[in-house]
Amino acid sequence: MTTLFIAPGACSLASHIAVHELGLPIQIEKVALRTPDSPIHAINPLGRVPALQLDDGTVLTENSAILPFLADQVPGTPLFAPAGSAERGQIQGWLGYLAAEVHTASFRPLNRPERYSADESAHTGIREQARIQLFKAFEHIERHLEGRQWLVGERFTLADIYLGVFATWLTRLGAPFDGLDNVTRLRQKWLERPAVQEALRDEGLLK
Ligand SMILES: N[C@@H](CCC(=O)N[C@@H](CS)C(=O)NCC(=O)O)C(=O)O
Repeated sequence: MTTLFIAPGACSLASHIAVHELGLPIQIEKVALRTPDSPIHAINPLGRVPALQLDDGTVLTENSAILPFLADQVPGTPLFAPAGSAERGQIQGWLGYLAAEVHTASFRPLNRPERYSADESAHTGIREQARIQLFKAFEHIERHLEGRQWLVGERFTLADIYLGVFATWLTRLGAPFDGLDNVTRLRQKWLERPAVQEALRDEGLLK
């Protein structure tokens, strides 16, 4: 059976939500991260989630690949857009932006400064700079959402599923992130979706 490997509260929540949004018969398997004996190492050599193992053993990694793959299992889903359409390109543009600018370039140094310097005294500076980068990355999203409810096409898409996860991580960071009103509004609408609530409940993040 096709299996999605996730870790509660990690970025794999995006692919997990998409499974529920699309109603796909995919098994969800929770794994531990950053532990050498976690089963994730046998699936993804990087030891990272999400990882999607297909029936024939093929493994897909990265939300930016898994989300489109899942949506393509349900042709015509409003979560994505037809091949060759500008909307599909826009949705993929946001998936790339969120993976690169928000997750890897900003959240990673904020949460894991040890990956950027072995010198512990440098970690505070790395975190401070990462917070600035993260805010800039979100200011771009905030401006784009002016007068819009969702990122693309005035409907809920894969891009919003992924953004909602990072918008949730922002809530731990306080000011100035709590002043991003459009992002906050999007996160609240995201939270109202039954599929989001179901995935959060499965991950033990919602009662
Ligand atoms: N941008 C990728 C990154 C995947 C990723 O970094 N996952 C993190 C969880 S948020 C992870 O598994 N970290 C464990 C590690 O790096 O050891 C995605 O969204 O799929």
